[in-house]
Amino acid sequence: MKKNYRTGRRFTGYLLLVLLSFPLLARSILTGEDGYRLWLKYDPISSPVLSDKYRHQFSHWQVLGESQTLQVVRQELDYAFRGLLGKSLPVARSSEASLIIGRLANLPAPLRIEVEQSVPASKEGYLIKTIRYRGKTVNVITAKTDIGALYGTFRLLRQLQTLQSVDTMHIASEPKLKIRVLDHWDNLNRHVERGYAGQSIWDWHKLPEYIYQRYYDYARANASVGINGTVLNNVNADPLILTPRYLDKVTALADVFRPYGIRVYLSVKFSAPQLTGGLKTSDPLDPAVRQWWKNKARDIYQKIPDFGGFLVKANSEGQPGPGDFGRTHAEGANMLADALAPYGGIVMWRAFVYANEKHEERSKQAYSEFKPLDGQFRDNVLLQVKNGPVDFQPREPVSPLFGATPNTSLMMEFQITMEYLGFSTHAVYLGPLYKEVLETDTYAKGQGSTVAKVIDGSLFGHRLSGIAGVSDIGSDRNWTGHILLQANWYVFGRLAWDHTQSAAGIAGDWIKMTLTHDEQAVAAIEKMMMASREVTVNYMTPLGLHHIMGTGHHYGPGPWVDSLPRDDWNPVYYHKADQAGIGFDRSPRGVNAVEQYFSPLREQLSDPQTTPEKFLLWFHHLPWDYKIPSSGRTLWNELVHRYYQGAADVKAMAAQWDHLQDKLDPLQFEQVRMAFVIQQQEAEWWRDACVLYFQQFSGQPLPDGLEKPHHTLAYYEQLSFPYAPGQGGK
Ligand code: GCW
Repeated sequence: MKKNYRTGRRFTGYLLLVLLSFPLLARSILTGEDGYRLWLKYDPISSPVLSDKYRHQFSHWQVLGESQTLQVVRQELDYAFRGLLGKSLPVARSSEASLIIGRLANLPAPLRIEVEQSVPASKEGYLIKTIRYRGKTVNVITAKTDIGALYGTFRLLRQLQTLQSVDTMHIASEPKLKIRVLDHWDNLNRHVERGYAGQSIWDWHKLPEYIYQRYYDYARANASVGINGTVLNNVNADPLILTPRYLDKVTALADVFRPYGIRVYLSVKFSAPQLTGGLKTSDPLDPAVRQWWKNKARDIYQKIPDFGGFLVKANSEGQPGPGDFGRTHAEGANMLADALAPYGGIVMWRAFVYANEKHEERSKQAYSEFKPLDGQFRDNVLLQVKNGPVDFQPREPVSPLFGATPNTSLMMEFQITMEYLGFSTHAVYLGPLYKEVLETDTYAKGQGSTVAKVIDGSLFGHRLSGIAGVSDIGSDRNWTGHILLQANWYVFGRLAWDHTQSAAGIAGDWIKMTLTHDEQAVAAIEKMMMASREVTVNYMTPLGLHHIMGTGHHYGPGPWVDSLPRDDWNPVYYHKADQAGIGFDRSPRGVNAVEQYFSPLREQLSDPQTTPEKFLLWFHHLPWDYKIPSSGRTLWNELVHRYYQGAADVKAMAAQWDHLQDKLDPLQFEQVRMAFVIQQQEAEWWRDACVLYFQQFSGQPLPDGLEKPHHTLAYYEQLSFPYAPGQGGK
């Protein structure tokens, strides 16, 4: 009989319950910050000096103009001032205003002349500037558009929320990427694929009439970090989304988001013409099919004039696509692009494809498929490429597609949701992962050809550019299931706006706005967050291991799995452990995946001695006694060391968190503390299961002094989790 992992602990659980019943009773009336307000809490600034200063500086404010967006600016400012400064600040007439916000064209001429040189050129950019005007000090937030003014307003509020100086401001900023979207893998029945924070926040049943406050708060949070688009539904798309009934619901959401600069996009099913349109085919070259999509685009734009466009998963994991009709991805994408082009819409076509029939190693397939199509896509198509060549693993080298298609705009697809990183109970801050990827040099045009420059369009001079993050948001009161994971939504947005910012700096801002201003606590939490991803890599997939998780739900370890119908779904395909050693030989001696990278990366990754240790077993199959250069340990000992280190580091993080109790809100503290209890158990579970499993092949003992695994390998192998959250196909 398969047994649930947690039931083995039942007795200890009861014991704990009895011992803790007093604190538990107390906890039942624990009040505090439940996380709903995210990083837009606007709690009173505790320093009276600073508070006075801000009050003085912004004593009278004025927003020039009447658009919906400017109404939003007014509301947000008033709400924020009331919270931060404890009172409403008066709205002023121009002559007395000390804070003036408005589109450049709306500013009084003398003021406009004063600032216009410094306003960023892009539509979404903004300027915040302190100037002398009519003999007074005035703070101006201006931009080419109202949306720019909204972004500037949120930027100013961040300055206050993080207790920065506002004495002489000169902040000019514009986004480096045009399309900055969240991809929701939300189904119409509200199940979220790979979602661990409750149901979908979209209540399709009650739309279009019923508009939750949460929709507005979602828009506010996104606008505050510069996210300007949302793909509402799962890439495993339900064709119903394009039917008139659902389009009315989509329209209602688009109307809510528009003032916040957020466009709505939809995932579409390639066979929709057959499934909902009554056509006999969905062949992209068939005139009736092409007309069907054109009509559909027309209908959508009649309801949603600023509709963003389509996201498509085609010929991937059972989804239909142009390949079903003998057509290429380019032919499929271009048909949709042609339908959307008259209205300014775009197609985000996913490169996450790998086919059974090809018998090519999985990590190589997307490149093989798309590289030959370079130059064949319309210019309103973006290829959306996952950061790594396999699938959002805790660590992967970058996809070789970045830099390989000079004539096609590529956009990045990151995962924000924690499919492979511990669901919503592991504290993993993704800033360092995103930065590691963005700063990787592809060498596509010589040194300095970073992934960031590929996707921001600067390397090959593309007009379109973009980034998508698979959302970690759900209906949980705290949005992301774990308060610290709100930081991943936040850092995604901040880096989408400007990928040159540091992950640590962004974490620091987020902590101050969300958790605490206590300097020591901020420093400790920031340090913890910055280390957290590496810690998780260590207890899950150290040294370049990958895809060794449980089947289907992807919960917990499963390196032993070898029975799935496709080779490349099985963990054993990826780690290839045997008596001789461990790792996937993707060097020229093996499947030669390295050939898809540019020189000198290709040569570097071909040789274990020059391959970064973090990717060692991704590219090489190495003997158990291979010497690890940095530590001098054998490969076996290093592997074990990392698994144990990872688990020990989680324990240390949890202890560190406990120390911060009196610096934190009780409810926030308690939520994270409980999650750490689970994370500690699960880190040890990963460690023990993987070490025992690989030990069968290494035949070597655990290095001296290490705690014994808690159970046998057989025990771990028979655990089953039929109701693990977030599975596909629901
Ligand atoms: O990571 C895998 C997931 C699937 C997902 C797929 C994809 C939406 O396990 O759940 O489907 O990738 O990205 O299309």
